[in-house]
Amino acid sequence: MPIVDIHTHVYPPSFISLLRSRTAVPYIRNFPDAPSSSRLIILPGEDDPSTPSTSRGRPIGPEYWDISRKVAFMDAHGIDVSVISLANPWLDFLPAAEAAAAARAVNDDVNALCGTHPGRLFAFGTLPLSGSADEVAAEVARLARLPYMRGVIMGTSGLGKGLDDPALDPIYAALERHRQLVFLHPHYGLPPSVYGPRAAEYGHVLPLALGFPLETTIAVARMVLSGVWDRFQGLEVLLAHSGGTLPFLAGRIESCVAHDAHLMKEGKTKNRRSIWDILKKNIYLDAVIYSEVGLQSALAASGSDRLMFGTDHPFFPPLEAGETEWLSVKTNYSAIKTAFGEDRKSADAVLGDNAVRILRLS
Ligand code: 5CU
Repeated sequence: MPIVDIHTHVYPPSFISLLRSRTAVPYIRNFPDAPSSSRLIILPGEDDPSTPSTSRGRPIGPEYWDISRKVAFMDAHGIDVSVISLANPWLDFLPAAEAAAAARAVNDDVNALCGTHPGRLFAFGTLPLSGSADEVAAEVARLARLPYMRGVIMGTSGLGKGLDDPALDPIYAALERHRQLVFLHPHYGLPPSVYGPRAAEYGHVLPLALGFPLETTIAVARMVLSGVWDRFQGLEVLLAHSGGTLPFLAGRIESCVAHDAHLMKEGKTKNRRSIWDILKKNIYLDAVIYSEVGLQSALAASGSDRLMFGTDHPFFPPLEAGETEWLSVKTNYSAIKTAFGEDRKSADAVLGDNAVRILRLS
């Protein structure tokens, strides 16, 4: 039974050079109060001058770009295969004219990294979403021909107006036609004002624990409400962090649709696919939720045949030096073990068999 990690990130060396060359988010730099440690600044506002140095981005080292460190991490945690993906914010920030070439270069780099460990590494490609829809669709078609690519990773901004933007239809059509699964991952969170004036005292907890999952939930709800899956019934999407809060809130979203007079007047409450149907036919969920309670909600919504193990490496490393087994990974393993108990077959499915089948990894 292979163990497969489908949520694990890299910044290939060429992307690290790009981040080091920049002075606005996203970027990497050393700050005067800790000159020997490079910090990765990617989330909006995390370099605000009032931010304490310990919550200014995160320390970054070779675990983010050196593929041998990824494989060492896999070995230390019993992971046989990883499906690596560029980490947020992907290429979203690039000027339109640079996006397509940058996506081709990054995807070729990541595909080549996978080739250094055949059978152990596959990847999700990245898309030039600040470019044109035609350029994005062309990269989807190209990725389908690269040997180690098994889909794409993207954020919730789409071409700039979110994932319910009709301008994305040619891209959804290309993804469906080329059987490229979308790994949907948050980055932008919620507007900082919702975290309140004391947010800086709470490190990254509010944006990561709540902003990320709510961003995903809102993005997918907008896709459902705009009928993306009514138009593209074969579009497959893997949601990060067990779907944000979507499994838990699906009933409430459906109930709000059923009671909305505006939607009813527009004829939009009937002849539509429900979120429940989409969760069982088009959506896959990772198991990166760190507790049995969240995992049970994901299981009830999508089923054990649609859930896949992940780690979020290299994010959430141990804070104490010398810990070789990461607490973040142990917590996800243990949630799966507790959720399935004696049902070893379902646990094995989530730990690896589902990924092998869904992502054609053999
Ligand atoms: O720690 C973080 O900020 C992150 C991030 O940005 N992306 C991610 O996938 N996990 C954690």
